[in-house]
Amino acid sequence: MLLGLAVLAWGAAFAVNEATQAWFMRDIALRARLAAVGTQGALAGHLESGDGRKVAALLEDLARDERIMAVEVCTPTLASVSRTKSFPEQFSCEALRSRAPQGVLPAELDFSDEIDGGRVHVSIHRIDDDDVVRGALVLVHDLSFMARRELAMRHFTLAAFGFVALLASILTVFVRRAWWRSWTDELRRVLLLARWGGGDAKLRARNAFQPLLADVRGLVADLAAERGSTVAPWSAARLQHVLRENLHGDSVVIVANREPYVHERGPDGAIRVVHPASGLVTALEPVMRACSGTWIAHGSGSADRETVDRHDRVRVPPGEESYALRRVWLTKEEERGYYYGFSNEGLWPLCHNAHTRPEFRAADWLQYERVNRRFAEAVCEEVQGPDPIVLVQDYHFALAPRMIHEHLPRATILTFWHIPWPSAERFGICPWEREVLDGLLGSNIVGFHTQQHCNNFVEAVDRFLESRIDRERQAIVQGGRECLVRSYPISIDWPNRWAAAAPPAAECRATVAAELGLSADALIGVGVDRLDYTKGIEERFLAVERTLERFPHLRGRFTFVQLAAPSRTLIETYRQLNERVEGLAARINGRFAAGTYRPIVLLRAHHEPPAIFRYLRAADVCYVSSLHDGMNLVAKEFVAAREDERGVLVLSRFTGAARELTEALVVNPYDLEEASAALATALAMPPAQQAERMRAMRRLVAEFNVFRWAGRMLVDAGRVRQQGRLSDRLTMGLRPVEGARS
Ligand code: ADQ
Repeated sequence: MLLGLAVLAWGAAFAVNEATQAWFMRDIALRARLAAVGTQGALAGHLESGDGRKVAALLEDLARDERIMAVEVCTPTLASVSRTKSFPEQFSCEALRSRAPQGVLPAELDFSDEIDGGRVHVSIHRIDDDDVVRGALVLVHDLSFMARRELAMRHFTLAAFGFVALLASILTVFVRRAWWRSWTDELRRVLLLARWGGGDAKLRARNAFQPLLADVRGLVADLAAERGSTVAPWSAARLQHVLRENLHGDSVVIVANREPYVHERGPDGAIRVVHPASGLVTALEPVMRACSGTWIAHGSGSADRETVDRHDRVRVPPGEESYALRRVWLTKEEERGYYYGFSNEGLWPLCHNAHTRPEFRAADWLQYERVNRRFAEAVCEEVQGPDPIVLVQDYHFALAPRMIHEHLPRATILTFWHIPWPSAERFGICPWEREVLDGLLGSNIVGFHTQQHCNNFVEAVDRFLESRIDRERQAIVQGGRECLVRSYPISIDWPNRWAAAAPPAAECRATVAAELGLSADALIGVGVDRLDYTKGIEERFLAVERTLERFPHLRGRFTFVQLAAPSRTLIETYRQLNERVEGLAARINGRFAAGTYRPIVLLRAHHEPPAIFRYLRAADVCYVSSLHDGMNLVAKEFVAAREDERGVLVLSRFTGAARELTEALVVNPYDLEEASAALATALAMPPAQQAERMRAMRRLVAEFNVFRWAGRMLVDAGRVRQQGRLSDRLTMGLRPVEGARS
């Protein structure tokens, strides 16, 4: 604006200057003519009479005018008759001869010129007397006043424009400030009413705020979509970028029961590092490598205490240290009540439709509460700053979000529930259903694998708690605080580091066949699970039995290898399962064994990831038969292991994975006819069809990998945090005192 005004000022000064100059020149010419006309008669008489003295006196009179600088009278032939003092020589009668064409004087002639003292106007007026030319009068007018006036005028114009510019700037700033102030005042008022107002006022405020919020959300979504369509596939590097952009590089704190690295002392006395058999660890470990920060977990290894520093921390992964593992120690009693009791005998069977009766005991609940509090305190010790990002993992910590929120009200808490969420009716079996729900609502975001689980959770809140449910935004509002409910299907890292390190398929097949004493043309089936009743291992073995019954040509050729990691062995149900699975394998083997051939090989042990990937890569078929599973990462690991695009996945439709891996042979694991037919189809599937299905699944897992899972959650967490900060800033200073709340 100022630049525009400056150009305008310069233009205006130029135009005014031109106009006044023309005006002054006209004025001077007029004055000269008047002076000449006024003296014409007298001069003509004096010239006729030849009275030089009178002519000189008349000229002196004329020169008394302050503008007239000099005067001269010439004869008709332009010889000087008389002139005033200091008449400029270059305008003398003789000098003007050149301006009279052929010596004939024009009636009137004028021009302007420069002399030493400045600019002058020269006018020549013929003196006539009854058609007789008596001579000429030369008037020299001083024009230096014009330059002075011109300068004054220019200064005035510039000053006037400067003043206007200043006024316009002040006015603009003032108007902008007033507008901004009225906008923020309105926003503050609406926010305050929306947060603390009562009844109608609150509703009106919310309604007033909605269009604005909708606009802002729309804009954010557009920008995100625009960015999403132009950026590279999800990877560790992109996740780091998201962290930098959305969370300004702040590190995250993860709370999980299971630790990613367990230090165990072996029988030889040496300490070794074990990767626990846990889907949660499989998914989160690569995320933590990318994000850095702190992972808080129960220190459960026999050598865990020996490997931490005095703050109970150890840097991991061993040899590639990039984040901190903070270990929390639990007493046997705490572990029994919180982990084995409430978590795994109560919530686990409650959330899985696997026909195991949930057991809820008051003593377990007390331990569960206590351990949740201890982890919440550990979070407070580990965080840096008042508004950290905390990722709470799984059903072991349903109460921790609320506890963390009480200590760190500005923390952004994102809770991910790794197992299914049951129907509201079923959830009501839990005697502490309200406390569990309320604890989770301490989070800013609660995440599940599928939309169905989200819906079930919202229904449970609707049924058991006083709250407002915003179904459009999928949010639960309680006491002025909002908790978003979102689905984030979990996955594995891609490119998968274990698949990358595994030997080629032929080599894997050869070593597995050698280890198990299988013939070169053996057909190999693989199952990889924790020994858990939800994984449907019994149904799997029964399906193998039914396959051998229905398709006799597979007897002696088809061997199913089950890698089963003992899990939760202190719980009676798991011990019984263990025995049942062993007994079942023995029975089926007894039925179909021939020579060295056994249809089922049960490897009941923990296996490190390289061994698991070797088996997955050696297999002709992988059967995931979960009776109910949040996601199931083994299915995705099988896909990652098959760079050779061979092998068929038979997948239970009760897994979250079945919603994504639609190219698998999806079965009902309870239906042994369907499952056995699928196994036989898989074993007979032509390589081209195997490759086609595997390629499609690999594309999907590559794109929807664990970095995308974490990235989407962290972007949402960043957005929530940003909104929180904005709202804090807007309501700062306007917060009513506690007692004044309605
Ligand atoms: P889990 O019930 O543990 O996970 P899953 O997703 O299948 O189930 O992951 C198991 C992990 O343990 C895999 O990485 C697998 O390789 C490993 N594993 C299995 N058997 C093993 C063995 N014998 N030895 C060593 N490791 C073994 C929970 C939910 C799932 C959800 C995940 C992630 O129950 O539904 O997919 O969390 O959210």
